[in-house]
Amino acid sequence: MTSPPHPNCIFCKIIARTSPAEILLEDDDIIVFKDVKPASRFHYLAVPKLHIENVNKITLNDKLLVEKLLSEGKRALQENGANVNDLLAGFHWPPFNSVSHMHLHLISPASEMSFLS
Ligand code: DGP
Repeated sequence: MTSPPHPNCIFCKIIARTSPAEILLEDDDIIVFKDVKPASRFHYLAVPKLHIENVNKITLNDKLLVEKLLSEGKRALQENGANVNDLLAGFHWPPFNSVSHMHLHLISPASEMSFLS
């Protein structure tokens, strides 16, 4: 699943490699990269390559895509040494989002605590 970059969408530009990001993994459907303003040592964003504006736009047909955002985001965290026992994963619901390209936040607070100790 691919789509042309959406004008002025920062995540489309990251997908198209016209804007930099620390990319952890990707496939035809999704990409996982580090949040530029991390809330903890491990704070990744799992993003569909298709420009879906926000979670209000998805339907039951997107169930597999959402499951993949979670499973691949979790896999990226584990492959990079994060503790996923207390994984926080979720969407900021409009209007409480700043980027209008659907993205799943994945945060490992347990890793943050072991990082600090
Ligand atoms: P939200 O409030 O859910 O829309 O969060 C958007 C997140 O995206 C926020 O935590 C910061 C992150 N972000 C915004 N711009 C960029 C960028 O250019 N690169 C990366 N890696 N992350 C970004």
